[in-house]
Amino acid sequence: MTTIHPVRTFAAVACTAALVVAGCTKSEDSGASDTPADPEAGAQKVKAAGTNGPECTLDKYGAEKLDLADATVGFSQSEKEDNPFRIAETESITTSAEEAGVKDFIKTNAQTQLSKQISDIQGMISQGVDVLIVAPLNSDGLEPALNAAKDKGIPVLTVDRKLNAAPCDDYISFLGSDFTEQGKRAADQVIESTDGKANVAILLGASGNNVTTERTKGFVDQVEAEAPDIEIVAQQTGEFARDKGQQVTEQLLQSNPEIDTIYAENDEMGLGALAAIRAAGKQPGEDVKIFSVDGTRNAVLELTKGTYNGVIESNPRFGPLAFDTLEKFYAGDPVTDEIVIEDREYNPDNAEELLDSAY
Ligand code: GZL
Repeated sequence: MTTIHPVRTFAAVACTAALVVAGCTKSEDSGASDTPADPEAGAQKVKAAGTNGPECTLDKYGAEKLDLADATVGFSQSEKEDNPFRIAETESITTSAEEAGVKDFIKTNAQTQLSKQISDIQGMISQGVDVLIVAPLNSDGLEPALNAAKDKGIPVLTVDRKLNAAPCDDYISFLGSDFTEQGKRAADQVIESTDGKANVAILLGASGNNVTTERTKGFVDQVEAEAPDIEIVAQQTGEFARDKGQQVTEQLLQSNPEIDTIYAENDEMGLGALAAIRAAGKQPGEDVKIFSVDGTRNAVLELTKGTYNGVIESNPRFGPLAFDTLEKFYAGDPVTDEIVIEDREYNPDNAEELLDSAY
């Protein structure tokens, strides 16, 4: 558990090769670009149709008014920060907490373990947080933590993955992407790049969360609807991890030599698949094409080299939107129970130009 007593001069520093600043760590992969990311280039935008639905207010939720300047805010991160998505997400929330001028900010990381996320949240509650921002690991299982927060009258704002829980009761609102649309858009990239003829292996994300189920459904439904000559020959989980993605791809390429396309449900698995394709003596991006979701700099860089074929963004920079939503909520204004963000799309033609918006 990390407690940061904000110092006014704290500022997010874009990651560069020379600088590894606490909370801003250059991605592990040696391939990451050394040019600093432009944080503004990657800012999140709310979808025009993304804020409809039932509204939640302070009164309806049963919470007390609060000035964030007097608040201790807690952030519960779900997965290990060896994935640039997680690094960027935590950095965004941390930077926005500082910019919001909160009294105290506490952040925890559950290391991809549900039991630890429960104890992390319970620990922050006992430390006296006034409000919690939670990136749930799974759609179910957080009830002990959510109930502990509710018992203490501590509102919870969820970002990233959606809980099977009651909006404006168990949590204020869900901020996140449209994962079904991401899967559909990845399918469209595959269809266009292969002229609608391919043998696809899907590297599934971890089980138990809506991101995996929706990125799979979006992709499979679009392929079935639009591309009768695309065969999905295998679906296996790579747990959203690079090493597992590589291991599973190695096995699949041996058992299904006809595979010529990989759809990885996140970039880390896609980059693992790239290593496996090379190890099999095949040319990534040509003999076997690779498409994935996230928009990390490492994957977009491979796109610029022709060793990758498409990336759909899943923007993790929830900080500004999360604190804007909390400001509105505590001012007594209504917030909708779901706030969906827009995501970019990277392809061989725009990767160089859009690299700055990758993370
Ligand atoms: C999406 C997030 C996913 C990322 C993966 O909001 O939950 O989890 O796409 C991460 O990189 O593992």
